[in-house]
Amino acid sequence: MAVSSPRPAHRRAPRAGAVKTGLQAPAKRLGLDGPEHGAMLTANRAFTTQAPVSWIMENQPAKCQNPILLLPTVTVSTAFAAAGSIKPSVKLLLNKVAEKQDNSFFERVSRERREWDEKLDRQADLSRSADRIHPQAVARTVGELAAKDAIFVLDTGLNTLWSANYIRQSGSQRIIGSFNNGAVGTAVGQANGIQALDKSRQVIALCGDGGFNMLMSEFLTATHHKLPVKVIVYDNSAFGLNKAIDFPNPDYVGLAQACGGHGFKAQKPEELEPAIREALKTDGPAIVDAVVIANEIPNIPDLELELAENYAMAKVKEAVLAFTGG
Ligand SMILES: Cc1ncc(C[n+]2csc(CCOP(=O)(O)OP(=O)(O)O)c2C)c(N)n1
Ligand SMILES: [Mg+2]
Repeated sequence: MAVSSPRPAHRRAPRAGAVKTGLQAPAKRLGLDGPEHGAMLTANRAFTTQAPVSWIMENQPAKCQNPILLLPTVTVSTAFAAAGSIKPSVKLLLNKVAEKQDNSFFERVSRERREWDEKLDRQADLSRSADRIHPQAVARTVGELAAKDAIFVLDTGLNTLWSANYIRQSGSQRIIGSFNNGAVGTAVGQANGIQALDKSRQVIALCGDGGFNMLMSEFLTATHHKLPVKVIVYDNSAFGLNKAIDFPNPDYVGLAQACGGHGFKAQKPEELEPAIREALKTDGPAIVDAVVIANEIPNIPDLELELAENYAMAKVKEAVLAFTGG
């Protein structure tokens, strides 16, 4: 089977019949996440290919000297790739590597992971503040109270970082969002679509207030079509990620009711869990207005001086404006 566009020899898919796994080469380019793509890192070179990795290992062993890592991408048609490609590839790979006794790397990674988890636990602790809600606690509480196969739909902004870091996802829960495009305001619309496809599954949209406000009409769509989506709004009265532009918010509880749904509000730590629990129990669509601390700083892997300076400058400007009323 021919590949539609000319490609360098090593990136061309193998001819039909050449594939030892019994798989056929893709009829056309499937994109980097296609089922037969594999990416292989070797000790002295890295290359990506359209051929099943097992095919390369059997037919081009020179490219497989000292293989150290095998990364078959399996996001599309996973069963196809797993059945035809991964298993023989891993088998072939294991035959080529010597067992290592030194597990210091594994131990270091395990320790760092444990420390990271403990840090997240501390940050998500609701009792960190007596009278205000930290956004991390919102995500953690939603994660803990959600159904074991819930679908979380994340919006874009600081709220993405809270939801992505602090929800402890179970194996059968799913997280979806506009991660490549990074569009603000998409979560409730996506949640509606997902819920329309499967009404038996709990669908929870987690949005910033800015994002929710941009497309709040989607909540009306939810009530109109009886889609029982739950919307958690991180209410920091600001475009948090975006230079801290502040704005007033509507009364989300009133808004939810006006649209024919249910609304719950949490302003104090002790109100958070009951509000989320009630909303998740509700039959129809519901909004939780979670009023959170606005100036919480997310975990940043490498804090660059310039970023810290910009943040400090933004906060100084905010303080000056608050004083001068300008
Ligand atoms: C459609 C669209 N408009 C604007 C932006 C730029 N932008 C990125 S994050 C953000 C702030 C979002 O604010 P909010 O929804 O309140 O989330 P927060 O950061 O406060 O959690 C904005 C405006 C974008 N990514 N997409
Ligand atoms: Mg906001």
